[in-house]
Amino acid sequence: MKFIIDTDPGTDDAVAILIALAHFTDEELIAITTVGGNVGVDVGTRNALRILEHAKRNSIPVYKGESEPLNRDLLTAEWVHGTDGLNGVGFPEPSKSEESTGAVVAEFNILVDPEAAKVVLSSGANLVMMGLDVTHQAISTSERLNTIHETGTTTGEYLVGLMGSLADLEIVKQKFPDGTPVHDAFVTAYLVDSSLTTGEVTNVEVEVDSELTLGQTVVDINHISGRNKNVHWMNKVDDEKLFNIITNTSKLLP
Ligand SMILES: [Ca+2]
Repeated sequence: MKFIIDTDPGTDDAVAILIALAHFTDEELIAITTVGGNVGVDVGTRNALRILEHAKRNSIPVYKGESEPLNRDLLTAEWVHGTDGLNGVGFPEPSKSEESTGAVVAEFNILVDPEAAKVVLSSGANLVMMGLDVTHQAISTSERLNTIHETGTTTGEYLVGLMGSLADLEIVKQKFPDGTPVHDAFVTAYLVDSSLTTGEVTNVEVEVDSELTLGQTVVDINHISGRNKNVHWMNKVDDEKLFNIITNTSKLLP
């Protein structure tokens, strides 16, 4: 398998990239492309380079993508990820820069750029979607963070820092008193073990016109729309499996 990670790092993105670096070679993970999202694209691109530097994998090229959505203003989330995008977790300075050519195609977070999401949903590509209804089922409890910490690696420290900093946010604590979901980690963990999540193939569309429900994805869970089944929509996760993969990531990297 060869793949590219398109990302806006981002704390949960950092967990996702580390999982990929631990489990796949440079021949498999052939590039990282970035996009504005959690933070601006310049900060996010630098973070991708910092993560590669830590893993001693800066042979993997990073291509900087779009700084703005297709036809809206960028919404970022520094209040979640910190102004550095990694909540102060101490990844090293990069010794390498991004490639001189940019990334062309990128999928923004759906609310930030619903038009781009619509292009992806109607592309005819094989799509697997893991929305919040599945990512909210796997929580970084303190017991799980301790297990990761006990691996004793710097990567383990970073993983605990990335997930712990999210769990400490007041808004997260109110909704998830036991820890935080780790949304983006699902994607690369699924590449490691596709039995991680289960779901069904159905139609998914995104709202691009309504002010009230802009960016809302509409999943045809009853299969009554008659529309094209364009997405493998995941709705269940084996949460122990996810955290085992994250713990192994810590063991496999410096
Ligand atoms: Ca992301």
